[in-house]
Amino acid sequence: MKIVVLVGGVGGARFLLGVKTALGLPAIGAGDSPHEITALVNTGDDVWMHGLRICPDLDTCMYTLGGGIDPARGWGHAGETWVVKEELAAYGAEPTWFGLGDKDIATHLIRSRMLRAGYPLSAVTEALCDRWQPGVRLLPMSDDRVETHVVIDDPDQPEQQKAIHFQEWWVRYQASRPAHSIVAVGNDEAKPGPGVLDALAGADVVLLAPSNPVVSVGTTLGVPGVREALRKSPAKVVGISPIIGGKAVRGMADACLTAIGVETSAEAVGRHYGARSEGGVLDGWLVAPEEHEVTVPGVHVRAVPLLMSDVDATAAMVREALDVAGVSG
Ligand code: GDP
Ligand code: FO1
Ligand code: CA
Repeated sequence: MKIVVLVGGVGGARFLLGVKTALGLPAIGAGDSPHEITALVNTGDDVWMHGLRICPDLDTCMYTLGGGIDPARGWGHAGETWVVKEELAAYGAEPTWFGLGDKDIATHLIRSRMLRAGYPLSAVTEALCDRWQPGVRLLPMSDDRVETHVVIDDPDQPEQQKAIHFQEWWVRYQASRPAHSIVAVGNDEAKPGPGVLDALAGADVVLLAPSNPVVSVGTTLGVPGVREALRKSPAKVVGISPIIGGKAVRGMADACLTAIGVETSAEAVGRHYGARSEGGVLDGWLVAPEEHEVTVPGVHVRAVPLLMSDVDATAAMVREALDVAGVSG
């Protein structure tokens, strides 16, 4: 079976652990399997800092699936040290609000060197995955530079607005500054990465991980051609709600949904994605048991436990999604 999953970082990576388990693969690392899992990974969070290219969602997926993630933080390396960060701070080198760990920096050094030598991000990712063996094909949504920005009130100039990088809004301000709009700069001109459209065309099932609907899945769907390829795919498309009981399970997805005028509820997010039969992207939508009243016109809604408390619980959720799609692991 060929499964394609649209993912962001922490939520997407944890979901992929469950996809692997549901298909009989080891959660961590690679293994023999007749199945093929392809993840289309958001790259709108990517940023240049200190001359290094940082790809948070790609790295979170790679480290999580390869067994190197820091489990408490959900991003970056386990057993990290912070000597370089402290030295940079001693020089007063901005930004000081973003934590690059020493081990993580090795990844960014290799990536940046390869990008400067002319390799596309997809090739760089493949090279980095040679080491981590994530057991999932990690495809950047695009090789082109796309960077999500958030428009906020300018703290220095009354009545003025300014756009800041998504990382500054998310990490420095913890999404506390109200967002007037969220714009994936570069998305309009971006091309889908190599393999992205073919994966969608050849899939047996497509899953939308319970990732951030705006700045993770939404950004990937915003790459010209991706939404259309997904809508045309012969595969059924099933999404999993990241919203349970009117709240994002972790993180600040509610601030992103508010910025695009979507209520923070499983129903509103399902309706935002919309039915494939009505111009949207979904055939099925998994919501948590307490949301059994949810309706999304044209979409098969099923209520099942959606907490990714451990890999087995996540695998059970994936099996439900495959069942809604009419395929089985
Ligand atoms: P990020 O890129 O690191 O922000 O991660 P993603 O975009 O992949 O996923 C973030 C989303 O995952 C958040 O909006 C959470 O609501 C959602 N999430 C995290 N843990 C769970 C969980 O256990 N169950 C569900 N259904 N959603 C979750
Ligand atoms: N998140 C933080 O909250 N603080 C950090 O200092 C931070 C550093 C960081 C470095 C590399 C990386 O791959 C991810 C990092 N993240 C950090 C997580 C990440 O920037 C965000 O949570 C996302 O981009 C949202 O998905
Ligand atoms: Ca992300």
